[in-house]
Amino acid sequence: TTGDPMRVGIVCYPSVGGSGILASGLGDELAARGHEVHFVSYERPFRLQPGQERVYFHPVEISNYELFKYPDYTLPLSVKLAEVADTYGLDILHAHYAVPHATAATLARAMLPETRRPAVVTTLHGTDTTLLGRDPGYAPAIRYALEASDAVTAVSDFLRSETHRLIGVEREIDVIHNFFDPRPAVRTRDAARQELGVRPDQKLVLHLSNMRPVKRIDVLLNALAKVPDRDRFKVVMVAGGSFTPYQSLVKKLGLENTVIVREHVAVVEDYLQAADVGLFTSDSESFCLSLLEAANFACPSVATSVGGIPEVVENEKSALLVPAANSDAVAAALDRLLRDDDLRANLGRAAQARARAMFSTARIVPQYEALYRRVRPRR
Ligand code: GMT
Repeated sequence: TTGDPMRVGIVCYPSVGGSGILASGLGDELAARGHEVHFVSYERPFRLQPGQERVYFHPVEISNYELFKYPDYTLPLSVKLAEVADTYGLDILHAHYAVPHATAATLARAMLPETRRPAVVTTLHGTDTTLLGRDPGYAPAIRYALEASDAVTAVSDFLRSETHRLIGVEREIDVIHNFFDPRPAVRTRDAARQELGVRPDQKLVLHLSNMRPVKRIDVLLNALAKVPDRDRFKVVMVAGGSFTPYQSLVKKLGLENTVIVREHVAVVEDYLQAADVGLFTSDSESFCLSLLEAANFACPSVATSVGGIPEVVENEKSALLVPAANSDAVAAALDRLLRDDDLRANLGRAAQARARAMFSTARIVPQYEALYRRVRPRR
């Protein structure tokens, strides 16, 4: 634990998704290091450890007024943030994902008397820049919230330069890469494989995401259909969103005996430890936390060489990277990895070593602490 504890408010999306997972992990870890952490969101973040000392959750309650055509979240969120910051004397308000969290945080700060104001830190996770940053209906509000934050971080070098390019902010942006702290699996590797119906002579390929269009599940499935000798492996799609829109393509491609879908998975570690290969086919990815999750379990991946992915793994050293939107290239790389036991073992070991050296809790969390200390108000 640290000798100089701070009071930190964290506002994040509570549901399945990289930004919420990262924010929950950061909060848990800050609390373990002696800081007091206050989460504010519309639900308790799903990956937050129960019963942790020094971790508090404050729900935002929304009244549904019939006079509004669209329900508003930003204003009640900002009021709750101001209330929590004032009541607990927060040093830092850390917004994960710019929209609408950074806006609500800067508004909350403005509502408080100067002597009670926390510093606002905004962490950009990806689509807040790459998708919404291109939208003229959002960009000026995002730009304002970033300029008004006391510090802004991005989860990769790629995302930092995209933010400068797309949003036109000139201020300094710190890169603090993501980290992932695996929890112990609940079942054994064999039990997880048995539940999926994977035979001992078969390999297990894993994809883990929210299944949004950017993940290019169509490319992934088309690639699977092009891999020869499909009885060699099965593919588990661990879905943080709904897989239903892709079921017809699974049928059309005749992949019913290859693809297994698991939605609402509580312990992803059970499947991560059971997998032989990770498969990620996104068109864009600011970091790809799932790739890091697989790497932590020494599971080598085939991934598209887009966005921040080449910062997480290196082609031919700790993963096989392929061009985006190219199912032939995905199929060839997957086939190569399934065939070559040594290659799998070597890439997997290298990915794990890199994950532990560069993206560990011990390396990343102190970077956030140092940033907090740099900007926190001197009272
Ligand atoms: O990937 C998503 O659609 C979810 C999104 C989120 O906000 O949770 O993920 C973004 O943040 C993650 C955590 O920093 C990154 O690992 C993902 O790469 C990033 N997604 C995209 O850039 C598409």
